[in-house]
Amino acid sequence: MKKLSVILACSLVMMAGCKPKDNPIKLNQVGFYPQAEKTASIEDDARTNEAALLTMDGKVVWEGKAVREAVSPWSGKTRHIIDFSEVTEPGEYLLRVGESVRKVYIRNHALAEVAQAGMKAYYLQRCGCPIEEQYAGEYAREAAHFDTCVMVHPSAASESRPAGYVFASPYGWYDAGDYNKYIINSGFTIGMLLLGYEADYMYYGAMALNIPESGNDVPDILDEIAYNLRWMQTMQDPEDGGVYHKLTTPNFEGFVMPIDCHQQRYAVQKSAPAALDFAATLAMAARVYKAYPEYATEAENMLRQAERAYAWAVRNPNVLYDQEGNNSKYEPQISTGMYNDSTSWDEFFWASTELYITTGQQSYLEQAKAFMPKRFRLPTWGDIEWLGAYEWLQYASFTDDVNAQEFVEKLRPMLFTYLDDQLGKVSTSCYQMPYGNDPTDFCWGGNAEICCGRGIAMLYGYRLSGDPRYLTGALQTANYILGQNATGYCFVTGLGQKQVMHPHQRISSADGIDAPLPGFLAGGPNPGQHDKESLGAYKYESDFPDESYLDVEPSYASNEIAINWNAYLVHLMAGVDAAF
Ligand code: 9MR
Ligand code: 9MR
Repeated sequence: MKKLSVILACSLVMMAGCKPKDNPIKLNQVGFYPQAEKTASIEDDARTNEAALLTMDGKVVWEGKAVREAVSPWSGKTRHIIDFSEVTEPGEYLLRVGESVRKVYIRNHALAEVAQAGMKAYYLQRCGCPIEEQYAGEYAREAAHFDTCVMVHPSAASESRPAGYVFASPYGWYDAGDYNKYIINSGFTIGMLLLGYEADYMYYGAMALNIPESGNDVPDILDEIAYNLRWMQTMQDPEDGGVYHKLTTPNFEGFVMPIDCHQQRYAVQKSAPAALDFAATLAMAARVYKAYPEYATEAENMLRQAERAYAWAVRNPNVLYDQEGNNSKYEPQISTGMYNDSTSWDEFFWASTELYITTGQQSYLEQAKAFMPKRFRLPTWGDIEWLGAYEWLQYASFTDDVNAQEFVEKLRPMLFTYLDDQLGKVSTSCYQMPYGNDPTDFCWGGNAEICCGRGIAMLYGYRLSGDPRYLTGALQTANYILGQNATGYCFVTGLGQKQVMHPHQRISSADGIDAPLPGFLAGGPNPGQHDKESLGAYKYESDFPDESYLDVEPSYASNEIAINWNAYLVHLMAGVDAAF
């Protein structure tokens, strides 16, 4: 009996502690460009800082010691930085440090695969159509969420569309791990993707996604984005031009497949940020899509809709989304994602910018000047003005419109001051990069909003100056996402050697396939641990900001996926790849 309990106790300890020791070599697991910087961060427990790079048949091509040591401001852990940039020959290698080894890939177009998978992921998020085997392989699924009978929620009632009025609002992408569709986040997503497209349209023009529209005369990325634009266009009240904030079930669905969802879906409250994000997105899209005959009529409609939405926001600038307020007045109560905001000046800046660049109208120019940003901020769904600022800087580089100069003079120094400050942190960083050196870098969606977001800011620095230091900065943030981080995960599903397997995503959970849907960026380490109470038997293994990550399904605060986050991923990876 005693013996048995000892065995039992031991096996319990083993079960709890049987996790294989993490590989101390942290590096980009997808690929390095032949001519670019190549580094790895080695955990101190490797007990050596001597490294060697070997070919797959064991020939040593490089040997060296760490070039420096860095101590994490968050965990106090020491890391050794290995720099093997001098190896430029494409190929597959092994990096050996002490008893540990990690695969290393050096190749041209090293990040193309990530950019392509990140963009293809949107097809897998489509709502209201079958996902077909020829495009999705084993991830094929039946059509669901047709959204042909969406009900106007009392918070959104107008004279011609009273509460209970039913209208069609089909298509679009599911927002994230949940099945709802939110205008704020859709707008940001398309804005971020189309900015990337405008900067690197030749690159994207050649990106093949294998989606139902492939083979027409339009770049696949634009066809994919059009699928979500079609939904957005249905979210405007034709009577007054206002835009519903979101299309949602009252409560989040369970972890079931789309065809097993049966709750009524509602169009909920109009808001100024929704109207403005809608206006900006459709004004931008009208400009981009009008070049394609297939979309010419649609482009005209988009612009008309954008102008009406903007006019609504001018009449209602302070109408913000107020879920709590609505719940105190109306039934059914709504508990899903809020995407709420406390101001709308930043959305005004972005929308007036896009409307001016598309129409050339003086009134929009005046508005954009009135809402000029005063400092740099990484653009996010809630703080969106720098999508507009990037647009001005990009536009100015190929236009002779003198009005752009005033914007460039003000905005450019804000961007470069920020970039130089961030680059100054690389030489003491644990991961050889301008990310992870500030406490606020780790937050809900930080992998995308801060890490990739800062990489994109660096990309703009490079695009505007041609200075390769900024391109290297962008590449370094990509290295973080692909494995050079405290967790050792490659944070894009389906890629890398240490993969994310259990994202908080209903389809990945319910489809009965072990591997999650590929190409999605996980939110990443978030010391806020907002999901702590929802983890059931799971528990964060660390409270350090850079290690507050759990690859388990209930962890929505560190392991969800989302369309806005993938837009940062695609813009960064494609932008870097286009530059090399
Ligand atoms: O699944 C939801 C996810 O998509 C949201 O991002 C997240 C925050 O709004 O909420 C998730 O739903 C959780 C809810 O907030 C709390 N109870 C557990 C739910 C997940 O199963
Ligand atoms: O990305 C959003 C993050 O910035 C917020 O802090 C968080 C809580 O409000 O919500 C995130 O957005 C979620 C949305 O509310 C519902 N769909 C899933 C989104 C990603 O987690």
